[in-house]
Amino acid sequence: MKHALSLLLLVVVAGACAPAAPRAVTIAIHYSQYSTNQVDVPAGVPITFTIRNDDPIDHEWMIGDMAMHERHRAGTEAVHASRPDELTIPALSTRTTTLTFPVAMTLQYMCHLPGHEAYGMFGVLVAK
Ligand SMILES: [Cu+2]
Repeated sequence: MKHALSLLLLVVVAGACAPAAPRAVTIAIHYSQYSTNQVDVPAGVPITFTIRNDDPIDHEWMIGDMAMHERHRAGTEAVHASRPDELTIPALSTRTTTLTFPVAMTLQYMCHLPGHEAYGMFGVLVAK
């Protein structure tokens, strides 16, 4: 009996030390709305985001702090294709990106195409 308990503890410890598999978060976009406006994720592990655009127009999923969003509100870049935290999702397509939030933080995600944020393409990500 004592031996079985030791074995059980060993398994639990081994599980805690295993490399974290990426967690998966899917956000759909339809009628210029994100399917969720709040996402909670654990800090310190890679999170794979799948952003699926069900609309016949392009959208963005840009995540960062409000200072970053302020720059984009004033910015003139038409397309974001190359950064893991700035996605353009063409009409009727899906993009994925993997991000790790090293510490607890709260960030915002939004679409900066004209009028879209005001229409409601805005959400909050909480890593903790
Ligand atoms: Cu949009």
